[in-house]
Amino acid sequence: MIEIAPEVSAARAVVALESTIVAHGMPYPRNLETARAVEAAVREAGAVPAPIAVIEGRLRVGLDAASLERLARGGAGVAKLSRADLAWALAAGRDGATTVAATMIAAERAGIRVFATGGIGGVHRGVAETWDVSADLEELARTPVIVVSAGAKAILDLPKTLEVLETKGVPVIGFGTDEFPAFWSRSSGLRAPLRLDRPEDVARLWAMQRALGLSAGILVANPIPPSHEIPREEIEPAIAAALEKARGTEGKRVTPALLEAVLEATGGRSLEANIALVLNNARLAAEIAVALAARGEGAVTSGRSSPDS
Ligand code: PSU
Ligand code: MN
Repeated sequence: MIEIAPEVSAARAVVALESTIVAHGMPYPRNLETARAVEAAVREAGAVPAPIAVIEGRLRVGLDAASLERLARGGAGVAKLSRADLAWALAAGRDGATTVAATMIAAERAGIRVFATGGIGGVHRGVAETWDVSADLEELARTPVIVVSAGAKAILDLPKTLEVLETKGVPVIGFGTDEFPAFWSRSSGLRAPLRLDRPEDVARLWAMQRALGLSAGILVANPIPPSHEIPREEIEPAIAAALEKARGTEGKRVTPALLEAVLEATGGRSLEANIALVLNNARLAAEIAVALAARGEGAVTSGRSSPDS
């Protein structure tokens, strides 16, 4: 059911990569270029990249160039998959891009401990009306994978997102910062619940979580490089415009619609920021994967399958 690329199976320092950001998060061809650059960044830092997606009903961990291209050209034929519909895509023989939640599930089943993305989904603004809370939060609560992100997008309700993560027992780490980063901006005005400064510290935390038998993941919030950040005061009006424009959008389309609208409102600057932060996260995730491998806690992918927790 899971097809793991031989190079991934053989490696101990492995970084899982999601595919929703490729198929639904960025326009073609920048999405494809970025996906390739992210893989290169992981390799440069001494780890093996494992992009994850569903191709013709097969859950693939490690993708060939043709599959990546197919996802990047995507369009309506590529489903956006989370916990609720991952099995459906396999059963129906569909193509699908995996969100943070679905990528975590696949990574855990494949024995991979670290995963790099841009930003996680969270509690949406206006949640009292819509009840829109990303399944990414629940997944972080139940699936032991280290997720390296640039925090959560400021299109979300960040205080409520942090509250939910705390309630569900997810360690949220400001990496090298006391503040919880807000994706395009380094600053959110909110404190990061915990702080660590070195990849080895994250590896040690991972080992402690496991030793205690805690099944939650770990969210590492890595601020965007200063060179590419869009300060909060500048991104806020674009977010306001995007929320207005995306009004009426429902379900899975909400996050992609908001991202597209922010891209438009910033004249493409948000895309450059997005690319820079994803590369930055890929590098850090690779360093964490290397640190885990050095502790003997690296990926163990061969012949592994585990029940749902
Ligand atoms: N952040 C981005 N681009 C994206 C996403 C996050 O910069 O495309 C995707 C991730 O795959 C995340 C998903 O898991 O959006 C969350 O979607 P939802 O809010 O529908 O759970
Ligand atoms: Mn949602």
